[in-house]
Amino acid sequence: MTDCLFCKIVAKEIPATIVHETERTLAFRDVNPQAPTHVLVIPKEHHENAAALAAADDGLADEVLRAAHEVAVQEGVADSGYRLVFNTGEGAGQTVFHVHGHVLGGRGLQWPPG
Ligand code: D5M
Repeated sequence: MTDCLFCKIVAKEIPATIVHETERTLAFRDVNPQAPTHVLVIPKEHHENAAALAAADDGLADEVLRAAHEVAVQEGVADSGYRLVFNTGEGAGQTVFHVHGHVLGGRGLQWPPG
């Protein structure tokens, strides 16, 4: 999609600090980190949100989940615990409409989230 910020990161038209990459996924540091580890994991293919990604039903959602866990291991937060968040829809705080999982860790995380 031409006017999508994260598609532009995939295309390397916009810089990002990439920490993990597979053939179909990309992970990069969030520009506005909310925890010591705050990485966004996306499919390279454009899907608007988690529901659209799940509906694609071609194994890509599994690959995004696997990549998120690999990021957590790589960042050293897998054992202490991390949060994987997919804000889905404006009402939930989604601001970029290319599905992304937030991998958050490295500090205590409150529940319920705000
Ligand atoms: O999360 C969207 C997230 O995307 C938010 O935490 C900021 C982050 N963001 C926005 N622009 C960039 C760039 N250019 N690089 C890295 N991270 C970025 P949401 O769940 O949609 O609110």
